[in-house]
Amino acid sequence: MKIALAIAPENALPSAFVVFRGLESSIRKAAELGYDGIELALLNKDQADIGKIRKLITEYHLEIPVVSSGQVFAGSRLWFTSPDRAIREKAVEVFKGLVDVAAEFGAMVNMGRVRGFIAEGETQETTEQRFKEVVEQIAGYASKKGVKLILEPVNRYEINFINNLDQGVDLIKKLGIDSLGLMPDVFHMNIEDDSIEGSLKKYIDYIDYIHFADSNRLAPGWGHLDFRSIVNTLNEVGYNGWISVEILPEPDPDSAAKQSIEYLRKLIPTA
Ligand code: LER
Ligand code: MN
Repeated sequence: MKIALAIAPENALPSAFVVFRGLESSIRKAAELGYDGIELALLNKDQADIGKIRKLITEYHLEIPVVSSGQVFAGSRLWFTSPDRAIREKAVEVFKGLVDVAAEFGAMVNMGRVRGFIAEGETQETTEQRFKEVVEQIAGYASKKGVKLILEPVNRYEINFINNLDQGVDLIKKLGIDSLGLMPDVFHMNIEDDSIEGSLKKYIDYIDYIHFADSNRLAPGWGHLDFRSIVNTLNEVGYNGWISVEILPEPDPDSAAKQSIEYLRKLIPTA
């Protein structure tokens, strides 16, 4: 397993859910702390200077496993299941841009809250149908570029559509889109899944990437999740992908990033 840290460019919105901001300093610090890669949170493709990012990750020997899309929802208010066709079309356009960026780095693109929710007065069926139409368009584009999309179940207090791994896998099976995988976040699983270890084991064949945050969304080790047991389970089932640290930058970004890697390296030795 490899360990990544969520970061964003300097001009990212305040709502960007990352530990560090500013490409140059974030990449340098992540490398110095001993991370293997960075997860790049983007509002749109214009935020990414491909040449500059390539130069930095080459210089610091880091990989970019995932381009994340939280700001597309939080900042631009775009969501796949919106009843408004114009919003859905704009979401597809922006998301294709993120796929373009991901393709440059052999990365995947995550779908968290941007997948949207069940709007007032609408049904699960209508919502799933809209999700299907949008994801088919994006997945068609992404698979031509060799980019995988990953769906992140998010807890009920943030969204009302796809909260746990059972629901995520049900939908993935129903859609039958090969380039669509599952991305558990143990913070959300702690709220929604019957058992973190149980669901990870059960759905390992669907899992392409995992977010780590402790129970209080602070760095691993500063809450009450049992990361030793979670990592043991992942080892048992042969998970060999990325673990990405997506936490609140508290009490300050440097301490949070340092605690996370120091704590996790004891459980996940350098590959
Ligand atoms: C996104 O990865 C996530 O976990 C959401 O909870 C952000 O609000
Ligand atoms: Mn997450």
